[in-house]
Amino acid sequence: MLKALTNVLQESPFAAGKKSPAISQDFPVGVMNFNPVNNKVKGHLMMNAQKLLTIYIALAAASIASAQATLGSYVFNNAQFGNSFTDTDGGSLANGNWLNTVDANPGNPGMLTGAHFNTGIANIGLFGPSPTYQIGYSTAIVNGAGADLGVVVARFSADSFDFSVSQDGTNFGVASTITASTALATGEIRQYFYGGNSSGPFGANLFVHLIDLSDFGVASGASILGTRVTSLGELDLVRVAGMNAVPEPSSMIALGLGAVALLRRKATR
Ligand SMILES: [Ca+2]
Ligand SMILES: [Ca+2]
Repeated sequence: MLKALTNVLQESPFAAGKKSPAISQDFPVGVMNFNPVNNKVKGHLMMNAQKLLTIYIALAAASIASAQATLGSYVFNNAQFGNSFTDTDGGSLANGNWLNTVDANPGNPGMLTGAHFNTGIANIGLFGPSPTYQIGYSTAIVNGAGADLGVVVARFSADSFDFSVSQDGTNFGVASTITASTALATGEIRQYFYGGNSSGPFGANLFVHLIDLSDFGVASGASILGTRVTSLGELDLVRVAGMNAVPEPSSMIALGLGAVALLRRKATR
């Protein structure tokens, strides 16, 4: 894409260091409108404008795609996958039970953050006192219409978990139990290596629990900066990520279309 853009810019009469043909020796002022070569310049201008617009729209579409991660039909906002996590056991369970699509401990915060579903922690409530996992978000998750975030779990087992949220990132509301029956199949499978077992990788179906912040005492339009998950069983936690829509750069595309219309009018006048 960058190469294509560079090529167009180099071809463009507006490219830096390139003298515009309109004021070069080939086109004396005053006969431009009737100069057949001038029409070639117009055509050149239009071609480049259209090329630029095509690239512009492709870049805009790519920027939306790169700002979202999908899991089956579920769409997550890449900016809302969390930036930090703390666990109440200081990482002792996580460091022995990490999940990763490559055979390496993803570490903290990589186990539960990052805009993908390739890492996680298995059996978060199985061994000893159940740790609580707290995830912090630099980009607040807003309570909009319907579901606002998803808790993604890998189904080696089916367990409920307790979930709570924080609007200031420090103080958490009352936890609610999310039952295993609310897990929705995403249709996606990942092959995870597991820190607790040297064999593998193991195929796991991924499920998502959709969370509406209205169910956790968050007003419509208000937002959260933290989430907490704890489980008494064998829950395999992959992500707790926001699903706020990524704004479409439609105004930017409109601007680009306007510029091309202007060029077209100038070129055909
Ligand atoms: Ca909501
Ligand atoms: Ca499990």
